[in-house]
Amino acid sequence: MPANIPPQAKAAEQRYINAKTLPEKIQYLQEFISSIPEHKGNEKMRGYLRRRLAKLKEEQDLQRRRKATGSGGGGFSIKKEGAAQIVILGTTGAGKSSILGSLTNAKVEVGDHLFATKEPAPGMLRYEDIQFQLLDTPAMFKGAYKGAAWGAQLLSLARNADGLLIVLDATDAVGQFNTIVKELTLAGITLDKRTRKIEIERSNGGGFQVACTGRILCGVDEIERVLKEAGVRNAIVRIWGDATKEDLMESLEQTRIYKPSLILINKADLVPNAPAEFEMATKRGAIGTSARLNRGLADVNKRLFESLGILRIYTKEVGGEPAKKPIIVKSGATVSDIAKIVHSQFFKQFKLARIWGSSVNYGGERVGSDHILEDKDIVEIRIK
Ligand SMILES: Nc1nc2c(ncn2[C@@H]2O[C@H](COP(=O)(O)OP(=O)(O)O)[C@@H](O)[C@H]2O)c(=O)[nH]1
Ligand SMILES: [Mg+2]
Repeated sequence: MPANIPPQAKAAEQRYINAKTLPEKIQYLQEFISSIPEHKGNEKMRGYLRRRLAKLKEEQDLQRRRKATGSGGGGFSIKKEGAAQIVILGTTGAGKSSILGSLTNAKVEVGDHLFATKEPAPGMLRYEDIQFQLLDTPAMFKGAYKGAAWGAQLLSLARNADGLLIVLDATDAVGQFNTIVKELTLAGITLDKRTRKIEIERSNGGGFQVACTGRILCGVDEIERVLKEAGVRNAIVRIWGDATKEDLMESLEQTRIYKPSLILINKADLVPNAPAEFEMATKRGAIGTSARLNRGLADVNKRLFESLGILRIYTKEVGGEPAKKPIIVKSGATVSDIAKIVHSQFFKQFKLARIWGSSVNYGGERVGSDHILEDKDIVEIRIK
């Protein structure tokens, strides 16, 4: 914040940062904004804060509507099992339940009648040595984001998932896709990974950690202040290249969370060229499937794995065999990330690691803690 901010504005800012409830936040943010002098140097700041205020009001609106429809808002989740939880999304009759039934041994209800599926039914899908948990869900519908019927639960499931399997009916694939994307967007979920200068990953504890491969052109205390104003108390902030405080504010405003996804154009037996047409129209890849004829399903596990951007890492003790079960991490993970997961001791007293796998030139190569891993790497950690 510019230096010419009067003390009452600073006090208002502090009240806003400390506010616990949404109405309080809105009130104090309003006070904060009106206490900042209208001055050319403050324009960016005021603009940013006004947009935050609009966001908070929108959030309050959404909460009120959810209460009014009695659907209880978000927070709905199913216990995760396996390497990743995948939520199947699609409009009524697209073939979600049929797909789950064909891919897994889950007992599902397939029906022509509307809304046959009312509760998420889980099934496990194997890929080599790991399994994905697939959740069948009730139909996605126009206005789901407002929270009516099971809309709130459905979107809350999607938000908590590691990935989405979008099932479209080949007879109206593009139309259904647009409906789904619209609801997801309104609910703060995006299917597109953005390349950004700054990424803010919220965490449950641990305060702020800043991981730079670039520079932020403001002080660490300023980063913390901007984050706290946005209600973020614990986060890992990653910075690439030179980033300004404005870049930080911008990335905070993009509150949409990214979900990896795989798109199936089902009932391709009825419209065989639907997948190609879909790809032309949307510039997105899709797999043509037929749950009825059991076609196109063999690759779904592999394609899901690839779209999730995860790695399987096998740890090994000195002189021992690699672990049978892999540790699942996000691509880009380093040896140090593995050390943290295995034992804090491995992280604190890390000396070196030996790697067997595609991230090294030869089996048993010695690497440091910042070595970036690849799928199927075997890691042996040596401590001091
Ligand atoms: N022709 C054809 N019909 C299908 C296919 N998959 C599902 N269906 C039919 O579409 C209807 C709806 O399927 P269902 O799995 O209940 O859809 P959901 O509402 O998305 O769960 C059922 O009558 C299924 O038999 C398919 O690949 N081809
Ligand atoms: Mg169903």
